Amino acid sequence: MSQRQLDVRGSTEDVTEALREDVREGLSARQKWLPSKWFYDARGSELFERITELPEYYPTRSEREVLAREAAAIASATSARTLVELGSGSSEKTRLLLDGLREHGTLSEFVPLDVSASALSEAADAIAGDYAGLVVHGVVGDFTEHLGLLPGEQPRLVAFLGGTIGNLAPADRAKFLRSVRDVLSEGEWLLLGTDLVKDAGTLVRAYDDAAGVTAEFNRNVLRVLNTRLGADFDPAAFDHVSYWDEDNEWIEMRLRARARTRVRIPGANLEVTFAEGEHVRTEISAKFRREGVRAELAEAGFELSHWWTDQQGRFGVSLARA
Ligand code: AVJ
Repeated sequence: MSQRQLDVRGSTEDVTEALREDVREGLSARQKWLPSKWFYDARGSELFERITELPEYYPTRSEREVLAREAAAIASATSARTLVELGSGSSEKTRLLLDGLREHGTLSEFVPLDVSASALSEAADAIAGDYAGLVVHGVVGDFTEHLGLLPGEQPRLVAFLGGTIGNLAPADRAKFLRSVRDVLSEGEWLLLGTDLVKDAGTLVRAYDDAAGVTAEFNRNVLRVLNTRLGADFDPAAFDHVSYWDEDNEWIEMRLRARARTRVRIPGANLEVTFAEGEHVRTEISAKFRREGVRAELAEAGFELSHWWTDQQGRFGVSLARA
């Protein structure tokens, strides 16, 4: 039997209040924007799962290739007793790491941290069922705010995969990496997945697939505002845009109003007008280079210990020591 525990940091009211504040700030800005974390309600999470299987969306497969190849090396470099995973903890990638650590003989605890209580408890159940003797201690929370004290025996390995760090603006990224470093002791570990800079066509297509799944994922944020704040967005009135910003080296997803539109958002006490062709930025997904990752890690107090990429050099995985 495995031990199970679920801690909740922050409440539903906190979440709605945070959404309200983000919407008020982002949609009254001159250049409208919304934080990408609001994509992920049940439908958004399901759409993202479908994205990971699209032929154009290579990051998931590239990262999996690295983890499958290097799981044993990660386990022997870290001898981690606890795997902490920021973001979804149900994936095949998590299992590659757990398997590596179990075979190495050091694994005792798994700590998945996710904003979605339902996704988290499902993931925790599935892992606990398959890994006899593993302590599974889930934490419901937002990794940019609720890192708090991390449970688990040391040394811990904090995995932040998928390239999700690219969704944070550079200043937020620095703050986040520093907050991870602050909850770790010297000699503990961070495993970080970063999508890499490559030709613009490949990048743009990864965020604008032929089947239109990413477009629906993008529009889902408007549905979230409709559901949670009583807004009256017509998602079909917005075009999906995938834009490569060459100066910042990030992909921007945008929603562009096809015609002049007025939207009421009672839950945020807000009315917003979109001019024809005006867009709201819904996501940045930064792309990295090895030297940049090393420098950002160093700035936060981590030393880059290993750097791996997939065969095609599309995606980078860093192992860094606190
Ligand atoms: C899960 C945040 C890493 O930025 O590539 C996929 C989300 N957005 N397609 C990414 C996403 C559009 C994804 N992350």
